[in-house]
Amino acid sequence: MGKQENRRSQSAATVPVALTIAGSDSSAGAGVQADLKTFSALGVYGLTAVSCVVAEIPGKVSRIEPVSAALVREQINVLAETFPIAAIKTGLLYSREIIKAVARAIVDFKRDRIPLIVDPVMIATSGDRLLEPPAVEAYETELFPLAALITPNLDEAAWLLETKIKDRQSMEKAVRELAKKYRVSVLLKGGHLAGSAAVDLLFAGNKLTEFSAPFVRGVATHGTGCTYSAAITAGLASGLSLEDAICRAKKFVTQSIRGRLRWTLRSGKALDALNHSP
Ligand code: PXL
Repeated sequence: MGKQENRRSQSAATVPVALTIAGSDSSAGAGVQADLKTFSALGVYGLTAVSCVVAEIPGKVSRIEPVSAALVREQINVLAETFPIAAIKTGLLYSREIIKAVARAIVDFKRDRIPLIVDPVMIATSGDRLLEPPAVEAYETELFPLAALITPNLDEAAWLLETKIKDRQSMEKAVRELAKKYRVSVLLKGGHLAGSAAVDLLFAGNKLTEFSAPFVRGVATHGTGCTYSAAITAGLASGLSLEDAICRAKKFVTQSIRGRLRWTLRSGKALDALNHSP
């Protein structure tokens, strides 16, 4: 091997690899597209297993169709047999069948205890339902038990606990209840609560930790959840502790919102998107 080739293969070997199992967002602010851009920005090589294809623009889901469960599983299998995957995240998984196939595939190759981040995507920021209702139970029984961290937002947490979360106090109660109910570390994202700060609560190892950032107002937030969990996954793939990975990911999301991209359309309306290379 020549000197140059040798150097190249050495630097390639140091790039961590992460896998996202999620849906495709045609507008590229959320889903596997957001995950890949986030992985790249944080120095991680991203792999994808696509679960469904969503035809959408920010604020409007037009059509959504699943990939077959067998094809989702095969994407994971071929990648797991080949790449040194250091962390995995799941995003939108669409149906009970797909969640089960993903859980089985992960059980098959998690021999090395690769951390799994489960972002239980149920509803888009636009309010459109993205997950079939019977799939919630599959999350609870099949996927949460395999996770190192789950990252629900307030709506998802409220759905899982069949309760309402309307302030900081009920948020704290909810994060503890979720961790106890599913025996897993939980990052409850409070971004949707009105206030001057976007506060998230982590309950892990019987310890509560708060992550706070200034709330950026009047800005499209399509894809922030995907970006956040992808950034956490990138951190874990790079060897950061869970707390450090969350802390860095929170900063990354805030920067992506602050540095948002904007196009002025012919109608005069402005179209905003997250900036994944802030
Ligand atoms: O932001 C939630 C989300 C996740 N994944 C995909 C999506 C969306 C939102 O629309 O399309 C693929």
